[in-house]
Amino acid sequence: MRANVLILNGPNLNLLGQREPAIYGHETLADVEARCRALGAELGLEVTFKQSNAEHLLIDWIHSGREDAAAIVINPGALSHTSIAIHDALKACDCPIVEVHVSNIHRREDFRHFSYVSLAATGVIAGLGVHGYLLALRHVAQLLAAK
Ligand code: CA2
Repeated sequence: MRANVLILNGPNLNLLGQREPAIYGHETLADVEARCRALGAELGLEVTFKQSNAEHLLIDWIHSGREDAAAIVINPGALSHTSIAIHDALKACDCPIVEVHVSNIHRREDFRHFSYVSLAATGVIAGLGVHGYLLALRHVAQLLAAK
């Protein structure tokens, strides 16, 4: 059975590619999903890709991931900077967790510099555009192959 990688996206990421291209680029979330699915197939991974604007849904998906995800890749959007609840849900997971940000949050407003999620993540990728999702997938594929 192929290992399942759960890729979660938080608030406003459904707007990717539709506004603020100077910060977030031109690719839509559907483009990102297609690229992740194609790479996942190449790497022998099953990809579950989800987005919600609702914090509680993200938390429920993280809880389900405890049962069936070999790794979690998460772009929590602005909830990175505010959500102790997402931090706590991730802390309850034993699998590798990669936090991805399309933009370089450290070059932006002060309120984006801190992420509760980073405290629970195995690693963080920021500022590499949507390519960050693909790098995260390659990283977890390597980790899982080494297990
Ligand atoms: O850089 C990232 O990936 C972020 O997680 C994106 C979040 C932002 O709040 C984080 O600080 C960094 C925003 C999600 C995308 O929001 C959009 C808003 C307007 C147009 C396009 C996207």
